[in-house]
Amino acid sequence: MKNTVKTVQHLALAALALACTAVMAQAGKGVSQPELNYQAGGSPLVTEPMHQSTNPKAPPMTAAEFEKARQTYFERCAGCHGVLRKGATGKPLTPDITLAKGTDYLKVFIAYGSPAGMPNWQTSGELSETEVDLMARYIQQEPPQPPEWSMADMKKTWKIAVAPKDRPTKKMNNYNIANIFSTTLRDTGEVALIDGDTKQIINIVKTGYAVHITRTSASGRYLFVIGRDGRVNMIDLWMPKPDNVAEIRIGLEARSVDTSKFKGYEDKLAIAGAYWPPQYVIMDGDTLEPKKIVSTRGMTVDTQEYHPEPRVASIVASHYKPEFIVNVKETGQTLMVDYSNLNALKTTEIGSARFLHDGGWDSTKRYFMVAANNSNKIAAIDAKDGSLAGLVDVGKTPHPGRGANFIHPTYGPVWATGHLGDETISLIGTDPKKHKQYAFKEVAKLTGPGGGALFIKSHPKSKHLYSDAPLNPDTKLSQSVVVFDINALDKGYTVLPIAQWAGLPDDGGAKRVVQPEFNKDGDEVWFAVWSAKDKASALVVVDDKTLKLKAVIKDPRIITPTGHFNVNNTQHDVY
Ligand code: DHE
Repeated sequence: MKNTVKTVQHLALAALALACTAVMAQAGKGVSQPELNYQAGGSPLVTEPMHQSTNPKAPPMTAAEFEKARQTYFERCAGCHGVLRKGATGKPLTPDITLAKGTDYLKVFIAYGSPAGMPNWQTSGELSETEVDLMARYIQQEPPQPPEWSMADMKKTWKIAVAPKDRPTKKMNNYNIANIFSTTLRDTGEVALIDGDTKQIINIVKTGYAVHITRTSASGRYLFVIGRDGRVNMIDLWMPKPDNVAEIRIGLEARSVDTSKFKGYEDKLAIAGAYWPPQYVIMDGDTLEPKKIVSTRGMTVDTQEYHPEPRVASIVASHYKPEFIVNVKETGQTLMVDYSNLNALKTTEIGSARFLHDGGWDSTKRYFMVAANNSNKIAAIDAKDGSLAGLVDVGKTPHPGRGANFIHPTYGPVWATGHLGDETISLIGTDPKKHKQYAFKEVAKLTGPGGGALFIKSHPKSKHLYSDAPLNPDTKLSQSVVVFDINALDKGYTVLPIAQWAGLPDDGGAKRVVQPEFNKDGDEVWFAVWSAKDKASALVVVDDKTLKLKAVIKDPRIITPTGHFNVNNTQHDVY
């Protein structure tokens, strides 16, 4: 009898697995490898010590098995399911849910994936049958919790390489620093500072692990760089050879950093947001001395449930008030943090939609347009009134970077985003004064070549709109960008074969083209051609008027370039 039940269960599971695979094949979807690498990138928490936590009802695991599964979880699963497995962009995997499903059921899901976006870990060859069994047992145990990160922990990592009194009192080099680019060298944990005029590398500066973004101080003198391990580096561009002057670790895992830009507070404060622990930290803008830590744990915008690990996504400094705009991902809350008195911190909490991620200003810098990526929405935050100006439905998984602003011939000022999950580019009206009927509505959709888009860009002096697609599974698309003529949007796009123009060796590198970024004058656009650490990469510069190749920057030190940030455009939020 027992055997019959087991056989029936197995048959049902096999049928379910086949159904999953069939639906995925039918939809032509599943999760592409690049998209998987993007969403489920390894977490630096993998190296943090954590106690083995068990659930007496869960299948037993040895200490060695638990540790191996824990590492796999933080390398591959935490990005989507969350550090505490409470769910993030992926489903929650807490024992109350997983124990009820049982080991066999969980194994099928891990092995075959689901049409909702769970990768097929075993059939894709990423995990072996034994590893799948291990993970199925692991997720039935209580989730181990990584340590918190306190003021004392931060202070232990805080280093001043050059104290403010020992720094230059004027610019000590001949670089046109407003046109320097800070290029992320992701897998070496460095940024390349590149002279935008001569295209020469000025310095390669050591930063945090899997370094993510660079932001410029209000004066344009300092760069702030954040690594995924929560390390913030501060670089002084006035030095004879620009280099680090201070650093600190603000958490165990992080993605965002910015500095105060409101009149009277220029260069005074810096802020960084952590994924773990879920908190943001306000620091001295000269030294990175930590001043104030604020937890982002709290209630979700929709169901109003407590979320124990809402990650800090994009942060931007307001031009209207002494405020930082902090977007908290899993709760869907935007925090307007008034930094004028750190001892009596005032915060306005604006709820919009869950999964807030990346975003940028509209052209007036009054409205911060932030993507709630897994909710397929863009929230427009009014920095002047401290309110939600609009919540706009767009395509599947919007991913704007900072987005692109331009004047549409019919709809007036618009802000644009591309999408990871479909081929559309959404244009949203941003002028409630003169174009009220279009304000904070999706006024048009352009059709790009396919999904997998990450960054879109224009410039006030340009008549072009550029969109990349580095995560598209078709290499023809991931290795090129498309350009729209803003005055003839209905004519479709021109394809620029950026990776081909880079003239790199045929070494099997992915050569994904990432992130258009204009130079200071708005007449050139830079792109990264991103391959793995052991393959050749490059930067390609295109003439914006003619759309012809202008320069290729190749150097053995340019390893895994991804984002690049022009000092002037990042300083003044020009895009
Ligand atoms: Fe990013 C911005 C988070 C993967 C390149 N990325 C951001 C921001 C967040 C974020 C929250 C907004 C910061 C801000 O404005 O303050 N990124 C994440 C992730 O959680 C994710 C999905 C997975 C991970 O494990 O990190 C992720 N990001 C990537 C990549 O794989 C990219 C393509 C390559 C890389 O360098 O790792 C990448 N993210 C970027 C870039 C920006 C960015 C270039 C800044 C865009 C801009 O124009 O400002």
